Amino acid sequence: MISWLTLLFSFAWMTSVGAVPSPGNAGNHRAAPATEDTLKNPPVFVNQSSAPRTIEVSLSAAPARLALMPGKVTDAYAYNGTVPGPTLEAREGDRVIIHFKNNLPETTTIHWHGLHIPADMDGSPFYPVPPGGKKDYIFTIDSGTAGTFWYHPHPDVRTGYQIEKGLYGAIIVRPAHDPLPALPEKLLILSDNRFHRDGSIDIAIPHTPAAIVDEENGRDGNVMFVNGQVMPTIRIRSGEVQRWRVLNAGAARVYRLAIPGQTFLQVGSDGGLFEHPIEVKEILLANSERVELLVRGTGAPGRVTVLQALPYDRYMPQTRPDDWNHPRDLLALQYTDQTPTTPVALPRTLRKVPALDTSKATVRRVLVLSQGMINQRTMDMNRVDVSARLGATEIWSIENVVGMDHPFHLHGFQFQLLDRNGVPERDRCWKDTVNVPKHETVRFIVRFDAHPGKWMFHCHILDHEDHGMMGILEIK
Ligand SMILES: [Cu+2]
Repeated sequence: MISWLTLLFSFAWMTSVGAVPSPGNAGNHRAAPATEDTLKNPPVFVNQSSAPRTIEVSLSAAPARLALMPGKVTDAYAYNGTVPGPTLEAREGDRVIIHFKNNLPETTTIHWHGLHIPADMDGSPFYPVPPGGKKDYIFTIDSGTAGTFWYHPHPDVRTGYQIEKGLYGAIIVRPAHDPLPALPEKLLILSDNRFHRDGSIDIAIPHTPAAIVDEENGRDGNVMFVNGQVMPTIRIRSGEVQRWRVLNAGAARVYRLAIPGQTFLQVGSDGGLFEHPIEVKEILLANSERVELLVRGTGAPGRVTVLQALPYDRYMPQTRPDDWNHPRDLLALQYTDQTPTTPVALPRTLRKVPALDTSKATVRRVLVLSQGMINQRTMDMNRVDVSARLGATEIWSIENVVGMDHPFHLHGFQFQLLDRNGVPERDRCWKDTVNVPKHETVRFIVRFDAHPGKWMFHCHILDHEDHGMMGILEIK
């Protein structure tokens, strides 16, 4: 009998021989200085409403033939014809109305990842939109919830396929009063994908060795995109400060982000700004997480540096890709030739993030993550895994008992990390997704302050989620 491992190793050899070369690492991107940013923002939704504090937009999901990989045409799925889809920009307190039409040949939903909205608007698999069907998503954005979020499909067992075909877009919620000065702002939607030589998207055929590896690892792509572009350029003037909102829309990749020779000032996470900026050399961004960064032009005029994804070992040893330990270039940061400008003054305090009170926690739960399962069970749409009381404060302990990372996402509610492996979390912030590294335990506190109904929690490695690493929380 051919063992599992033999199959996996022989497959790893086949892919390394037949791999499509990555344009992300192939070109000499330092040759010609750009005179403007080549990084393009996705389009922003056009607001059709003239009513105050109302954003009303139309959104369709449909097949599209697009040049996703340079020089090739790909059969993709697209929101309003673009990959990534248009960015939804709103302000705290806005009423948002999205007229959605499903022009895909399959059922879909739209999940508004990270937003605190009613359960029937969350786009979970409980509210499918069939082919040709329509749904109006209507919700109000709470005050105090400004931040960077995203939207993507969440149908039963097809989330990974549909996102990998091109369905994802960003949401930016702005606060009534932003503590940061007006800064040049960039949106960076990170994703990766894998293609056949003819440009078609390489999604493994079920039950093949390739599919088994993807089920285990999650599907890593070898072409790295920022806003759907390969190795674009952002220009920065020496001394300038830019505000970057970074979203990991990849299926499974954990980005360890760094710019050699400079540091970031991290100012926010999934659920908006921190209390204080934090200077860091690297950012670990698991799939579906977001960060807000201040990038300071500390380099000399004319210098070119690169935003990189440094090696990060999230894998089981037996299925670790053979190129996992190579840094990947994502984007060129090119200093202009202008004389340095004086950096703007930055506030030391951004906002208050009031701590959820652990003494008010009435329920403590343990959720054990193993490979493909949560608490030894796979997803069942007809089962409730966790019943909670509306208004309750709970502490959840997420224990990863296996040798690979699992990023854990709770729908509908932002939580605060308490500790990792018993070490208290130093910087309080709001999160909806937390990477739980191999053999580690993370505890968070959450308050179910509104929105009764059924909610999903799951591993956000899309292959894991689609294969059942998900459960249902019912709040009554
Ligand atoms: Cu997982």
